[in-house]
Amino acid sequence: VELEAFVRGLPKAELHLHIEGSLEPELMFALARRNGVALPYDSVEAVRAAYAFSNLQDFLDIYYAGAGVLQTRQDFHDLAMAYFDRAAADGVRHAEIMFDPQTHTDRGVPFAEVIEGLLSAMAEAQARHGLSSALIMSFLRHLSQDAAFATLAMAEPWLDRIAAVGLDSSEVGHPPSKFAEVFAAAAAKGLRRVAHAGEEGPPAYVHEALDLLDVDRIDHGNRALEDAGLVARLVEQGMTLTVCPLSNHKLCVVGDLADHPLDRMLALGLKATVNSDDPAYFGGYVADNYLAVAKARSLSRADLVQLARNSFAGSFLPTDAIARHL
Ligand code: ES4
Ligand code: ZN
Repeated sequence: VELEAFVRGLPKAELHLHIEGSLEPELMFALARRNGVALPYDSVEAVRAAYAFSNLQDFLDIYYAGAGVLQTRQDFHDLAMAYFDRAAADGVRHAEIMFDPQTHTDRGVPFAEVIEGLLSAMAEAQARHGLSSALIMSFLRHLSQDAAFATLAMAEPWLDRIAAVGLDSSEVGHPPSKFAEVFAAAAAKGLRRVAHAGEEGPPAYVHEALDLLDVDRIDHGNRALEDAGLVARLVEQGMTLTVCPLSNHKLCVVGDLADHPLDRMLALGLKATVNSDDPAYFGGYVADNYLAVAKARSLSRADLVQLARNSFAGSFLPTDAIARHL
């Protein structure tokens, strides 16, 4: 079997996907027209040309601006449905999708419009593709912990539909410790916890995510490799890392995909997974991520199977459902 067919045919879970980061330029233009929003670009090609980033903040500035076209529950439904259709074609059987409520509520879009649009697409993905999904509500770490508490309060009527809270946006200068109390409050409400850590931030931020946020997964975690004691701790705990190869390359977390540490992570015994992060901005969906890193690092079929198994094992599916996927 050709590598591409093998990768697409491999049943997998996607655990690190920002739904706002799946907004393709074509849909951005369609929604801008539908909502009467002006865009600072005059073509889809001009938008794509703007996607040359030298770090996380370069990307975030463009990503938050693009999200401005999302206004109604139909917009969020259409956004998520486009993602689920592409994910299903990539062999994704289960997706845990992050959304950033503050990016929308701070522009006056009601929380209900955001989440109801996502939930209706999730139901349609289950019906159309047999693709199960879960929601991760992420707090923007460049904003205050009080703002995160306000977001958690807004989510109260939907808490039974939200699997976990997450922590994303500008990492350096906004350590996990800033959000210790709101993560404890989320845990007390029965929510799981994930956090971006060690993408641009130091290994100390990964230690903090474990110690102070009691996370179930680390998003990225690349810089944990700089700290042998931390690696031992992550291996010992069986902690899942949601690694995003094309993202790492586009945001210059790794200089060249040929230097990506994914296979080193597996060799160390880390529970690494492969994910797309912001596929519309980073040049590919999850199968493209598997393929790119498989080619760049000469991964074996056994490595690819291990990565896919890690994705189900590290998911928030109930244990009986995980067992059915493994
Ligand atoms: C993100 Cl790649 C990445 N890192 C941190 N926050 C984010 N939000 C969306 N994509
Ligand atoms: Zn991310």
